[in-house]
Formats: sequence, structure tokens, C-alpha cells
Amino acid sequence: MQRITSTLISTLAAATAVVSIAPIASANPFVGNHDGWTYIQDSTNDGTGGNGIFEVFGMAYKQDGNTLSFAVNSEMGIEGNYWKKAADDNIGYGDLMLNFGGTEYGVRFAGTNDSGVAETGLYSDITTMDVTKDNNGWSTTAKYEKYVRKNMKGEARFFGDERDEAIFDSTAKRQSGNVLQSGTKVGDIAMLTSENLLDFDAAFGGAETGAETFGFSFEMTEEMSGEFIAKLWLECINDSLGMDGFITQMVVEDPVVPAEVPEPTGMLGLLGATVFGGSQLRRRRIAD
Ligand SMILES: [Ca+2]
Ligand SMILES: [Ca+2]
Ligand SMILES: [Ca+2]
Repeated sequence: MQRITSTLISTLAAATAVVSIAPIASANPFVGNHDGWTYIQDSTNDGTGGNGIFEVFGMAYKQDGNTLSFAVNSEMGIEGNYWKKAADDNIGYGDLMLNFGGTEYGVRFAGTNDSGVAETGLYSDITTMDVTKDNNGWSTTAKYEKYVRKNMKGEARFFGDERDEAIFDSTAKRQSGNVLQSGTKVGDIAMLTSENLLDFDAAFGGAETGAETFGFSFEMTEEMSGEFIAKLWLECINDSLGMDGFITQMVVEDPVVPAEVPEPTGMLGLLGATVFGGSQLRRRRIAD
């Protein structure tokens, strides 16, 4: 008995120890909600080259019915920046990649970037490619990250939501997959106007933001539902960010059909059933 008691005490002690060292779940201070949007703040000091002209500050998404919108805040506009060493004299955005539990989509939102798909829009059945070589970019994401850690005193938070760091970090050469190579277009995108864009200044509550904000929306496919990870690199992978999100597929209800008025013969049938049911009930009571 004593041995059982001491075992119990030591078990309880171990359990207490486990509880005391378990990390306390806390909200990520760089994720927030504002005006119906869920946003993520990116590091303000992890955009390499160009003295800050490539710095991205944050991204956000919002669901309205089955319309999904994204907004980006950055020092770089949607058409990118002039860069002499790039093949097309321009370094711009890659394509936005969305992963719904393994089902991937891509959105080409920048009409002047080096995407492999011909038009802007939402794509399914995608393949991706790396365009860093043509854009004077880093050959691996790991090299970019190492440089930022060492020289720019950037925080560890390179990729917006740090939980997604694993999906960005790689030593594979020219394999960032920062733009679409191919895909099946499944929808158009609509660019958002300033009135329906997230106010990043207000959302970030005084934290630094960039001069440029743009956004776009598209109709969700029927397969888009639940958790997703959004990922965005620039063409030269000198800044990036990602975020987790959650969307719900909205059910479109069938139109309401007016109730039919029972026909007289139907009414008689109903009456007959009632009479029959009543006689059955009486019979059972007699039997009792
Ligand atoms: Ca940044
Ligand atoms: Ca380019
Ligand atoms: Ca970043």
C-alpha cells in the first residue's frame, strides 16, 4: 500500500512538473483582426537590396460570402520596382500560393510579373517555378535568411507568421517556387479599390507600414474550405510572408417553394386515416 501511495505521489509530482513547464499558449502579437480582415505583420527589416524599396510589411485576408480577398502592404507597388540587373529591368511580386491541406492553388495578381501563366486569375492544378535567376535574386531561401539574420538584424519573423517558417526555408537551389509555371484557370480576380482595402495603419496600431497597399478578390471554388496557408515571395526572394487562415464554404440555399394547398381528395384521405387511427386506439384500450 505504501509503495502504491508513493508511486501515486511521484506520478502526481511528475504530472505537476509537466504542467508547470508546458508553454502557455499566447496569441501571436503579429496576427490580428480589424474591420473584418485577419492580418499578419511581417518583419519591417527583412527586405534585402534597394535600401528598403522591397520591404513588405503585412498581408491580410477577408471572406465575404464565397468571395475571398487578400491585401498587401509594402513599400513596393503591384507593378514592382525598376532594377537594372533584372532580365526585364523589373523586380516585382511572385504569385500568391494557397494550400488547403495539400490542395494547392495559385493567384497571379500582378499583371506585369514573371509568372508562367498568361493571365491574372485564380489557378488550380498548379506547378510552380523559380524566377530568382532572371531577377538578380537569392539562389536559395536559406542564403537569404542567413544574410538577414547576420546583416540586417532582422527578427526571426521573416515569413509573417513564424509558424509557417518551415514552408519557406530551403537550401535547394533555385527552387523557391515563387511563381506559377502552369495551372488551370478557374476564376478571374477583381482588384480592390481604396474603399474596400484594409486600413493597415489602423490595423497595425502605430507599427510601421509601407506606402503601398493593394488587394484583390476572387470567388472561392467549391473545394476551398477550412484551414489554408498563404505564401508570397517577391521575384528575387528578397522578402516574403505567409499566413494561416480559415474559411468556410457558404451554402447557397434553394429558393423557397410555396407550400401546396392539399386537394379535396387528399383532405378526405387524411380524414380517413385519422378515423382509422382513432378506431385502432380504441381497440387497443379495450384490449387493455
Ligand atoms: Ca518585410
Ligand atoms: Ca522581373
Ligand atoms: Ca518577410
